[in-house]
This record gives sequence, structure tokens and C-alpha cells, in this order.
Amino acid sequence: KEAHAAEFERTFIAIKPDGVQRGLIAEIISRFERKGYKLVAIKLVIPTNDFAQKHYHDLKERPFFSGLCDFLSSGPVLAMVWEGEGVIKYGRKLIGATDPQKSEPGTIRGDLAVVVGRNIIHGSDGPETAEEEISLWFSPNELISYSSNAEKWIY
Ligand code: 3AN
Repeated sequence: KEAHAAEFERTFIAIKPDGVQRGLIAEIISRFERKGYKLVAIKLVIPTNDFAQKHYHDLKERPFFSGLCDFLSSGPVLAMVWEGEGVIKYGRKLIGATDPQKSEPGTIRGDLAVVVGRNIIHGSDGPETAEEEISLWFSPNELISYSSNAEKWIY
């Protein structure tokens, strides 16, 4: 199959402040990388509370909303865009269920987190949120299109 970057979908993945502080960046990135997905954008940022509220706008009505936004803006977040066939859905599979008490062993949250308020990673939950979140966190010139030699062995 001809593997051209433009034909693959992209998702927004962020390692939250707990994951960064716990030294889990390399562990988490390696899971996406080894699977065969391609990193097309990455940066370390401390979001403002306002920005966190924008990111989580869908959860505004939930009781944990303000705590969640305080948490996301409490320290460095590693923001990334990953690309590949099925990466939105499969990325969620790599991440595991929202509540780490329910996520399966073998998933990022299942292996590395214990409670829902500190579940170390975020991943877009669908094509629309992926697009929305990528454009919230990144400007178009931060998204890097490139071909890698590995692609012809992955696709
Ligand atoms: P996911 O991150 O798996 O897409 P969402 O979108 O339902 O899950 O929730 C977003 C974030 O809100 C979660 N990552 C988690 O940090 C937080 N959250 C969800 N449910 C709760 C809860 N019951 N108590 C505290 N935080 C929660």
C-alpha cells in the first residue's frame, strides 16, 4: 500500500502534569512509537487555567470540572499529535479506560495509573474532537509532514 502521510488520520495526545512529573514521558511515547504510529508534533507547555477550560469545555457541567482544569494547568503538559491508520480509536485503546481502576493491564492507564483524577494521559475521543484539539494546541506550522522509511514496513 502506498503510504502517504495525507491519507492517515491524526489525533491529539497529551501527557498530563502527573505523567510528566512521574517521569513517564519516554514510557508513554515509546508505546505509540513501537506500535507504528508517527509523531508529527510535540511540545512541552504549562497551560493557563483558561486554556484548560477551553480544552475541557465539553465537561463544563461536570462536578469535577474546576478541579480538572486546576490540575491540567498545574504544571508542564506534553502535547503531541500522532498520525497513522486508525490512530484516534486505537490510541484510546493504548490509553485504556478513563478510570484506571477499570483499565486493563497492558494499557497505559492500566499499567501506570491508579485513580481517575490522576490518569496521566489524554487522547481525543473522535475525529471531530481530534481536529478541534489539534487546532487548539497547535498552529498549522507546528505539524510536521514527513515520510519515514519504516512506513513501507508498517503499511
Ligand atoms: P477520557 O480522558 O478517557 O476521554 P473523559 O473525557 O470522560 O475521559 O474525562 C476527561 C478527564 O476528566 C479524565 N481524563 C479525568 O482526568 C477526568 N475525569 C473524568 N471523570 C472523572 C471523575 N469522576 N472524577 C475526577 N476526574 C474525572
